[in-house]
Amino acid sequence: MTTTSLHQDPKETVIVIGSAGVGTSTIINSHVDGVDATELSAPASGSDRFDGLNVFVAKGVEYVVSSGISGPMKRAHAAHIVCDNLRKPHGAKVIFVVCVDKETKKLRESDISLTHVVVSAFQNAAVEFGVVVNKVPDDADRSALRQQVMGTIKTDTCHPKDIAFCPLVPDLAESKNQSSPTAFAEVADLICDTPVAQLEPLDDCVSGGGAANLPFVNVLIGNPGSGKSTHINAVARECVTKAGVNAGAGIQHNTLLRFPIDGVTWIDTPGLSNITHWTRAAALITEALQHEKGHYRLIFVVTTNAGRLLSTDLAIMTIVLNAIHKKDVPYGIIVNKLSKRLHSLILNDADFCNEFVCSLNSGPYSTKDIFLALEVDDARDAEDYILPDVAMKSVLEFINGIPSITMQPNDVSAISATGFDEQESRLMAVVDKMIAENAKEREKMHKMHEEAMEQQRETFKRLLDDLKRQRKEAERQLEGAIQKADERQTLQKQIKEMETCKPEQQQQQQQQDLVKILEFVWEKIAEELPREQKRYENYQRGSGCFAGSVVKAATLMQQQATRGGARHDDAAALGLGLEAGATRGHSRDLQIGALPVGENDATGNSDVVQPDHGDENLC
Ligand SMILES: Nc1nc2c(ncn2[C@@H]2O[C@H](COP(=O)(O)OP(=O)(O)OP(=O)(O)O)[C@@H](O)[C@H]2O)c(=O)[nH]1
Ligand SMILES: [Mg+2]
Repeated sequence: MTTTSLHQDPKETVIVIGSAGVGTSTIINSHVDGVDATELSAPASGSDRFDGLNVFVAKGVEYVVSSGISGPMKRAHAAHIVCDNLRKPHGAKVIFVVCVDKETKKLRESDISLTHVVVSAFQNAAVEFGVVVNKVPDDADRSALRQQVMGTIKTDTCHPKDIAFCPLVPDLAESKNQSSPTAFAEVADLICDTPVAQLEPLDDCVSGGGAANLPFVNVLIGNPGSGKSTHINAVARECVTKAGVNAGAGIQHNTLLRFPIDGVTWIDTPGLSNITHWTRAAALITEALQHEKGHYRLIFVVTTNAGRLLSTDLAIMTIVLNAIHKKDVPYGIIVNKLSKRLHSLILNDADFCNEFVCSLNSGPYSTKDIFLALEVDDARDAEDYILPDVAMKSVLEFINGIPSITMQPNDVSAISATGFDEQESRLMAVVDKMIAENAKEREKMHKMHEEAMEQQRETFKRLLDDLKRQRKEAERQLEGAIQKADERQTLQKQIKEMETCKPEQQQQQQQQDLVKILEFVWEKIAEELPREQKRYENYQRGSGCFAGSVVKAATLMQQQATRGGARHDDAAALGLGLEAGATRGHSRDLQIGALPVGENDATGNSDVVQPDHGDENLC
């Protein structure tokens, strides 16, 4: 199979877009099976070369392969290529090639960024596209990858129709023609199932073939010293055009400078404001816009003075846009060298921001593409200063996001320098009027706001009073509930006590205790009796203390009663009370009875309480 000429009318167009190293060319080479990689002139896999486009026709299908894309400029370029193809009469199928990061097993960030740039260039058009996920390792989670594709590569109106997974083939890089039909088997189905998408043609001059091959031209226009050259140098990452301070008409007032950077031509134009040179400057800007048919982006670089825009900046925009005979010419504005204070005021004060944006759009044209560039301290009054990467990147992203317009020389008439000052004063009058109207409007809004706030305050107060009332009532109810709960608890306690303490049981227990005590006492008396008998005999003989034994018995009984729970009056009930003993016997016998039970007497009897020496003496 061989490639066919581009001039044969293809049945359909398939546009394939992939970042550097993603494998775009390898996949397409395999897909068109038999067509040699060199014939296709597609760059080999892994190359970070971006040659623009590889266009060929195979089996009646036109393939537009844009591979090796890296960096913001190339992504924007790729987005233009896709849009141009979608504006063809028969539209095109869009296939993104992304690949899996070996480490994370997720899609590579650079691939996702490319799809975002391209998809957002479709703006509000509904486009369904196909996604080839290449280099999928065996152990990668395909459903997670599918989710990532479906969830990240989309806008409100554009989304993937389907996905083809291609496995990671380790030895593919070494193979001669880098084609592997088995590895890329799903690609054919994907291409087949992807619907043809179409965008509205921009205008007559770009419809039809060839728009994709037009050059991309970014033109920077602005007052002398606004920072045009500094921005071009930033994009080039080197000093390609002289930048610095100049007291006259500007550094570059006599020439038009073109710089091809990453496939895009950047044009540095001279400042328009200086009266001595504006005729020359106007002619040079006309020349820049009429130079060739291409995709143009117009970037106006303006500055501020104490927060106010310069009338000349506004006049330049109107004069240049007046010269282009096309509808809705897109353009962007870089507001350069903004102080931190002004920058934050615009971003944070809605009124100020509104007024600022309205002033920028006070002429007959307007744009939403406005970039607020913070003043870079080191760049102030510097010569050939290269802006830091971070500043350059954000500006570049902004410029890439400005829609381009396809123009040919006769779309632009000579920019007129005459009437510049009338234009300027007319615009300033418009701005002044607008500012005055804005102030009135603000006053009105302020009043309305105050009224609304007052109403809100009253409503809040009412609500607060209601809440306070409700809270008091709730507290009162809570207190009542707590009191009831306490009462209930006390009642429950009392019931429990009544339940556990039954008088009959208690009485029975006491009687049992009493019987035990009596048994014990009689036992003791029986033990004591022979001895007492002896004592009695002694007593009969003149010294004795029968009463002492009675007191002992009473004491023992009292001790037992204390142990067994019987009360003192139980002993009294027996007629053996201490008092009785004490009354009948001797007071000294009482003290003897208080000795602890278990102390051994001289005879070794541990249960018998023995009299002390006094008693011994007594007995
Ligand atoms: N502080 C600050 N200075 C800047 C910035 N951008 C540019 N400048 C300085 O402004 C001066 C003029 O910048 P240029 O880039 O030469 O301006 P120009 O628009 O090309 O001027 P002409 O060629 O004369 O029309 C230089 O000294 C720059 O260093 C910025 O963001 N911050
Ligand atoms: Mg310059």
